[in-house]
Amino acid sequence: MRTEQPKMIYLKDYQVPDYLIDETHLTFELFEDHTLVHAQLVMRRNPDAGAGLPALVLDGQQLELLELKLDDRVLGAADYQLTDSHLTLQPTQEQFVIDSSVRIHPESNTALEGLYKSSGMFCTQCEAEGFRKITYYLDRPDVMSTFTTTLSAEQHRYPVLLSNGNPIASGSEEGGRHWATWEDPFKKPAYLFALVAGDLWCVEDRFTTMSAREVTLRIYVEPENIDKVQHAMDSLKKSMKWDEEVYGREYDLDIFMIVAVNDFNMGAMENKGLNIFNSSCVLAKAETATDAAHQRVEAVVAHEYFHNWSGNRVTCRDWFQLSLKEGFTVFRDAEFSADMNSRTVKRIEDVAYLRTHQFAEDAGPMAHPVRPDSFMEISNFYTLTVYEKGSEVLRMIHTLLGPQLFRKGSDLYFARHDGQAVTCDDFIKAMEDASGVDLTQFKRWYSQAGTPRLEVSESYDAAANTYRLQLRQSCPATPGQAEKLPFVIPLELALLDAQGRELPLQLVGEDKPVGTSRVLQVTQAEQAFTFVNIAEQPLPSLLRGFSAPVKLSFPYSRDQLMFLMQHDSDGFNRWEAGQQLAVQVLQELIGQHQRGELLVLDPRLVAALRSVLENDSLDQAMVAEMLSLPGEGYLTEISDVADVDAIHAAREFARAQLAEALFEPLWARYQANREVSRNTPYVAESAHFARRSLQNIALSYLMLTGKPQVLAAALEQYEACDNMTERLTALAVLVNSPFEAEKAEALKAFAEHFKDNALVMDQWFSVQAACTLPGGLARVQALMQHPAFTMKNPNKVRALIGAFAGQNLVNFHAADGSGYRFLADQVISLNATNPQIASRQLGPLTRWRKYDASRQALMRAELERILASGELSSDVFEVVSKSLA
Ligand code: 0A1
Ligand code: ZN
Repeated sequence: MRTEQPKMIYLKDYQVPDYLIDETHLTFELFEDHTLVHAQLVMRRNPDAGAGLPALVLDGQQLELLELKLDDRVLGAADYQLTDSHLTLQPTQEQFVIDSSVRIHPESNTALEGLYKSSGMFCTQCEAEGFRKITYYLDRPDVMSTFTTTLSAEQHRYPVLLSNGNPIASGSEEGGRHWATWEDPFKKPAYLFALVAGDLWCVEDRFTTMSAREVTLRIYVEPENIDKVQHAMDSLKKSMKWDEEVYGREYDLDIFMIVAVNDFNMGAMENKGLNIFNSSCVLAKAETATDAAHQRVEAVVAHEYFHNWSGNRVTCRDWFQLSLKEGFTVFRDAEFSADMNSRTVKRIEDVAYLRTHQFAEDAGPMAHPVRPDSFMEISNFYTLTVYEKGSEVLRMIHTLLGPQLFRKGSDLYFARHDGQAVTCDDFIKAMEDASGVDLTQFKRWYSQAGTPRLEVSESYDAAANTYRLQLRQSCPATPGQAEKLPFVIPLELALLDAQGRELPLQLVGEDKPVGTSRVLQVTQAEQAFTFVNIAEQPLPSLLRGFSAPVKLSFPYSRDQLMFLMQHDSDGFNRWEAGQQLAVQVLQELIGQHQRGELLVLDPRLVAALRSVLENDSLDQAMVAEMLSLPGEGYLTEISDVADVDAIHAAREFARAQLAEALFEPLWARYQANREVSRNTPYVAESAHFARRSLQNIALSYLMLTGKPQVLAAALEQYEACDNMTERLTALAVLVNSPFEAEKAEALKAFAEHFKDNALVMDQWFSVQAACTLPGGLARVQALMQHPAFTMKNPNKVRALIGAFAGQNLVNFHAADGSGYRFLADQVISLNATNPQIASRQLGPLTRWRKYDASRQALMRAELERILASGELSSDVFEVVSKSLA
């Protein structure tokens, strides 16, 4: 908790560290009521800093200093200054050794940062600035050191003792205690340090690297979860192979370990050789985890593994460069997932997520560039912008350079900067040097916040056989950035003829066509491209594969969108055409609702989805994606003033009408797929994901008709399936239905069956929190009293409170402000125990400018109430104060 107003930290103030730490030797004595940490730091003056011997300022918070030595001389209180965040002393030589002993209290650490206990085990989370809660240190990523770590604990309670690197010694002590020493030969910043002590079981496997080195792989979990680890292990081996094949990156230690913990603020953490995971991102088996959960495990295992190079071997100079490792690693894991599953479906999911959530962030009070230039609390900058938009920026570089030159740039980056802490500029420079492409203007994607708009218009000259696309780009103002300069926007496009065939693309001045689908570079605020030899008025397929994170507009008619849905050879754009058609139709319904008119659904949407459903040659996952109407969150994002009730009413009306009109083909698809599912054991592979996703979306439409045979089908699926994907959807459709008795029975049976499985209970909470039927807040408040719920566990908070505020928009935005009041109460309570989680729950309130005047006033009032509620953490203070500014 802060004692004074948090200060803003600026990128422009960056200075190299005065001192470096070459070696770090740590000893942890873990006890039930305290932990003793001894740190020996072998230090020297940084030759890159100025002359002289400035004071040494070590970071340290919530530490009880027991002893401090400088080169073996015990220092007295007069030899150093201590504040609640720093320890300052005066070195007398260029090279010296600091020894410190401190006492800390992991057993009462509820913030889950630094060393803490989760379900009886000790574990750590040091990114970004948690190491300073473990010992006095230069806790900044550009100070890189080798580490040796010895930990000792009671053998019976903590039989497994782990840290980074390779194990080098272990033994027993008097009094039932034991110890182990680990050595990590690779220099790393303190944020990659990790330690685990617990009663854990592991699954072990091996991987032979490209240079024939043998690596031991271990995944540690609580004994009762040992049956849920195989999918993560398979994912790890696939990731290791993929990184060798696609990026030429080989693993470097003799052992790679993953540990699952139940209480974790984020998804997972890439500590060197010892990844620590939220158990929700490791554990997966058919009976307890959905297809989405299986895919998430695969993606997160890959993400953390890929960090071994993009993040660990080459790390960030300072936290403003966070996207250097995160944007790159998200891009790498997205490509991995695309290679393991359906590429088009992965792209659709990522784009839908980006447009709903990152675009909203980029348009709100916390908007910041991919490389922010200031922050108060770095924990608030693990954002969709740094991660997902950062990944889009990498994807654009990949598009502009092409795969070969991109790989050459990546090789150069890793070779040039191995063992260093570097900047986004260093990354770009490597890409430029390897490819010869000038990325000077492109770099604006790193420094300018906000989502660019790209307006496109056309003109066809039948006499000259030319087709001209006129482009205009702009970017709205964001906090601290009123004016924006033009971006480099890679615009992939094709022109389709009346039969849907791609036309050869030849620009004025070119002597021959250059393919039929190509990437144009939009670099100016206004720009035109003229194509020649175009014998008929074409229909453009624009921004194929979502080649840039922009808001594109083109005046498509509904008939043209239907044509693209059927004929565009770019799978992503076929889906996109369907989404745009649905948006047009839904916006029309929203208008009707607002004017108090009778709602009338454009029959073209029914016809379009009918032809998708009846097209047996389409990938089933694509059919499922195309049947999914744009979400309420996305419809909110694209509204100037979001009318929550009208959006909900319009979308539900459209869903119900589609369900009635398409009952036959939906029922046929449902029955055929359920039949296969019934007779096929669960497999976590993309063809099976596809079948179940179509089956499940069909069921959710069908249930809206209220027909008895559908209720019977939902109950059959709920009771007879062998996997969580089918069971959870069946539960969700019952929960959202008017069949009260069946709903109550299913919820009860589910909770009874899975009461001992926390991750499954999270899903049970979420399904109910997201139910949009009236009375949502009362249901959530009642669920907070359920014995399986606790505010101490971040997964529970996200499952219940996060799902309510983030997904259940009609209930959260109740006109009386009750949802806002509830969320503010939870934030105030979490602020005292876990500031990172408190701050993350604030998201929905920060978007107050999107709503009508009455809701705006209510939301603002809750933000004001939080601000006045007492001692705020820097995390919550930053978000609330920026939201009100
Ligand atoms: N580097 C991790 C994310 C992470 C960040 C902060 C954490 O604690 C506050 C934990 C994990 C990743 O990208 O996976
Ligand atoms: Zn990451």
